[in-house]
Amino acid sequence: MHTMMGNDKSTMIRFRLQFFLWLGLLVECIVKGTPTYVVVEMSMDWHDAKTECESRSGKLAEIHSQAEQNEIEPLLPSGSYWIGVNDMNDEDRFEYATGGRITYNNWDDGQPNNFLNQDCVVLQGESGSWNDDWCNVDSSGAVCDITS
Ligand SMILES: [Ca+2]
Ligand SMILES: [Ca+2]
Repeated sequence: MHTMMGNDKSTMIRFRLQFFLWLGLLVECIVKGTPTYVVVEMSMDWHDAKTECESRSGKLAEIHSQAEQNEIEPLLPSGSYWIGVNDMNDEDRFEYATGGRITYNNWDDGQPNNFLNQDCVVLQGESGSWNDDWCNVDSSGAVCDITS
């Protein structure tokens, strides 16, 4: 009797898991093609953040316009979140991680200040404003763009 109940229970759980898997696939199909930003709350430096987004078949978010900035801001918890912008190659020439000079910015007052050589950009959760920070220091997480 106990065994039977156990089996029923695990069948039910398997069924539910399958259901959510299919639901996930369905949602993925529907949102395909539209920008999909995901905030990953995980303490990591810029390089790990880049790897994390890539492991989700995406990339660090590269903000090109006020519209994209507006889309991300409401998703941000408090803290600092890496985006795909840096001036590693050429000081004070900020570029997207996948190439090209930035076409938009939302720098906080007094930023970027390159304080003790800051080269990677975070979005600040409270305001959505940008700040350059040290690439090898852990932030609160990252904003990934997993647009297919
Ligand atoms: Ca810099
Ligand atoms: Ca700074």
